[in-house]
Amino acid sequence: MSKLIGAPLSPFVRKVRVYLEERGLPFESEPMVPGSEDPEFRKISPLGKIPGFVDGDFAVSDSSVIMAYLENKHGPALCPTAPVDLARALWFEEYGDSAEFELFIAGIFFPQVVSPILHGTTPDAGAIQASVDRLPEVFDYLETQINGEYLVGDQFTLADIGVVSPFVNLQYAGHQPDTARWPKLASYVTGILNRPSFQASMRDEAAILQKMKGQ
Ligand SMILES: N[C@@H](CCC(=O)N[C@@H](CS)C(=O)NCC(=O)O)C(=O)O
Repeated sequence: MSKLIGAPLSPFVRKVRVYLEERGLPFESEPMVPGSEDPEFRKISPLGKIPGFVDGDFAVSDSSVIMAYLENKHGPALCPTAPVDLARALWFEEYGDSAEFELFIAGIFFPQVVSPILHGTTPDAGAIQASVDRLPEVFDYLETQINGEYLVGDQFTLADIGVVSPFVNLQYAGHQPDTARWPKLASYVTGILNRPSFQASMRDEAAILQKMKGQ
């Protein structure tokens, strides 16, 4: 059985988990903190980033690389093949990994939720608010890109995994797009989060968050 290595609250680890769940591919999870110096982990992820992934004798890291590997190994399912659709799906995945990650996770979720618990830091309310104030930049852009249930074509793709995964962390920090101002985005995010794949991950994450808060 394959092994997904990393902290389930990471949006990148969640991406791979959701991919595996969507395809019904069996896996086991191994918790690992980001940046861990564990030598076995570093062999799999030389940059120290999560997720890592082990499949028999093969091991690799990086959520995008892992999903590309699985897509090739098990046959295309969540990555469109038509050139324009493929380009759009990869772009949206990149957008989630970069613009959304920087704002939602690095700017809000980590300093507000994780760092105070794990490192005992006092959140810098001003810096966090500066990131919250910039949320409309991302929401406005996505609102222009959504025309229905899915981002690309008429099926669930990597684009939906990549764009919606960071919204889970944003939700944990108490923010989501206002339904009146961003109606398409709000309804789209809710629809994707209701999928069993995301729900399964979020159930496990809720238990972890609860445990962290109780520490
Ligand atoms: N491009 C990587 C990014 C992964 C990443 O940045 N993960 C963060 C946790 S959310 C991490 O491990 N950071 C630790 C570090 O940068 O040392 C991917 O898609 O998997």
